[in-house]
Amino acid sequence: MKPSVVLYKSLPDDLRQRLDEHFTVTEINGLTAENLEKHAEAFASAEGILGSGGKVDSEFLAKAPKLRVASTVSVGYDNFDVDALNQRGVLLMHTPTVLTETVADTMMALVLSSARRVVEVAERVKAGEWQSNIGPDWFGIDVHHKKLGILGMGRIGLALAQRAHLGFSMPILYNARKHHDAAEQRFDAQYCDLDTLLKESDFLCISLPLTEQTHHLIGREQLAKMKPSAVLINAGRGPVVDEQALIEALKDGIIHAAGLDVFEQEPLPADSPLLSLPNVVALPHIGSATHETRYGMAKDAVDNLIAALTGKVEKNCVNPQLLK
Ligand code: 8YV
Repeated sequence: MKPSVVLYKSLPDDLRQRLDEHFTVTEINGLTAENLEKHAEAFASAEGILGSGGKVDSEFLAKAPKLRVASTVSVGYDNFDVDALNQRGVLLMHTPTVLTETVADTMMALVLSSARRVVEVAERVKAGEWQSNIGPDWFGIDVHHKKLGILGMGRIGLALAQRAHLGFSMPILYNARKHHDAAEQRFDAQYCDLDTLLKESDFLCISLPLTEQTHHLIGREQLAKMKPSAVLINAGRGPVVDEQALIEALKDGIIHAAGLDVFEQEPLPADSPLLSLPNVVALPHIGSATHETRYGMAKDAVDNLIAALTGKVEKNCVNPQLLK
């Protein structure tokens, strides 16, 4: 008999078909409290789940007593209680490699659009304000040759360093849990402590996962250490930055601008003060959102679930110690 799985995010037709070949699939629209109740039977018999978003904690696990594998269509897994999964022996699979270059492109887009005010001036053109040669009130700041600071040197940080250093002649500074040899050798990245990173970066790019240690890592005190001309870029997870402190820093000229793809609350509420600040570029969490990459992530998530439930896990596992 095929293992039962709950699919909580829709898949392209060919991938859905592949999933159906291996499993008995119940598809639902998101891991909401309402759906958990409505599809209680499907969760009660599910050996696997596949999707993205929604909380998977001990409360959820109590409703899925047969669960063996959770496969998320994302690299980030802060919505999973990994300790609770470990206790229950549930494997967590994710998609850490396929989205690297696309997210780094998004970060570079935020750097460029924040510095050159791309969104703001394009809106002014659309509003018919381009009536004569433009003056300093349309000018931005340079990107090339400025110092790019990377907080969190993982795969995405490395791909950003490549773009910035080789493409834009930017010196790279970084802070991470440990030295990254490839970043240092290939892109001349200089390791430094967080204080130095804050003080010296012209662009401070955050590419950290959300954990207890990174929650509100950047708050009022850290923002105050940045240059008034600095730009903060966040494409990791919103809560790594204390959003209220950031709003105040942007209003008070403590820092120059921000380019944000992630927020403390997503979708960003329409009344967020961030939306009325001209020095903010706010994107709707598009880090990995291209047709090619989202397909690749969905494919990896399907392959991960098949490997973990019916084959052999060789990669993409968050808690591989359970395999031993
Ligand atoms: C996705 C992400 O937006 O992979 C991640 O961790 O944040 C994004 O690539 C999201 O998880 C939707 O699948």
